[in-house]
Amino acid sequence: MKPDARNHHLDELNQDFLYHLGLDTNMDLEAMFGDVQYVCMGGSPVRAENFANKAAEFLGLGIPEGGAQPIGKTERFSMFKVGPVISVSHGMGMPSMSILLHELAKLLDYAGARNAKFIRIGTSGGLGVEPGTVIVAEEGVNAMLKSTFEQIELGEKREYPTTLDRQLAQGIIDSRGNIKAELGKTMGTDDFYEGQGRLDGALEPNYDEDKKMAFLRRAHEEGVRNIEMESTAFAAFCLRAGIPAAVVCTTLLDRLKGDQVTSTPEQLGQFSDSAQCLVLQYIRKQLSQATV
Ligand code: R2B
Ligand code: URA
Repeated sequence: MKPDARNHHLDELNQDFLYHLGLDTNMDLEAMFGDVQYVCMGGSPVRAENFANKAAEFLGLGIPEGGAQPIGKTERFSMFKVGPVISVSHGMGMPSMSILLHELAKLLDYAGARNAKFIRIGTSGGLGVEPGTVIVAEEGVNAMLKSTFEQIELGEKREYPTTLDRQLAQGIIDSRGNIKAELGKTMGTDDFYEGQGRLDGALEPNYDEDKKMAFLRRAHEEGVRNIEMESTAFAAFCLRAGIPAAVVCTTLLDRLKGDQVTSTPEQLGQFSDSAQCLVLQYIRKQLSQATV
């Protein structure tokens, strides 16, 4: 986090309880987290654990006996650390992820790990791309296709830009090897069903197939290649904090062809593996360049 983004009110606290992580500033956070360079996050706790074990193997750190173990409490988020990499789950949607981002950014600031990059590795619905393609976001756009994240603070609406780090995105794309990956805009919504224009939610929608397709085609024409539920809040937070950030999401289906996720568990596993491997290939390259 850049120093001028840091909340000066924190200086008034004797002790800061990072309540949802189950950590606080009376712990030796510097010893625990001072060497962190990459924070990788995704929705699911299972994927966070898998990624931690995969990172340990991929980066030659050796898998700890019994696999990576969570740090802090696991009621809300599951956080693992292997070498310089944190792997943590953020739940579904922007409110859940936003809580994690505040506590993680404070944690790393207290630990003195002030140059860490944040990478969201997630799932999404593709737009005009073959399922399994990984989209590395150029920027986040909201459900109105605007490059902003809107937050209500004390009864007032505020808009924050959702620009992402282009150099980091390009670096990740350049590490793709034979993984199918491309750059594109990522649309972040507040719902999986009507918020993403699906016609398979529980309630009778206020739109029909033609209206849905017209919107999805317009989004595609404007450069959107995938739709998920966190990118705009993630991009806006990291930009305000001065944290280099990337959103790397696999696509589970092509929304120009349908709404239902019909892939088998094996296919879904492969899809999410691709996004994780792409990020690990990038991190491995960066760490090896740093040690030359
Ligand atoms: C992608 O997948 C989840 C919904 O299925 C949500 O967290 C997202 O962004
Ligand atoms: N996650 C989403 O948010 N949307 C999809 O279509 C698939 C995964």
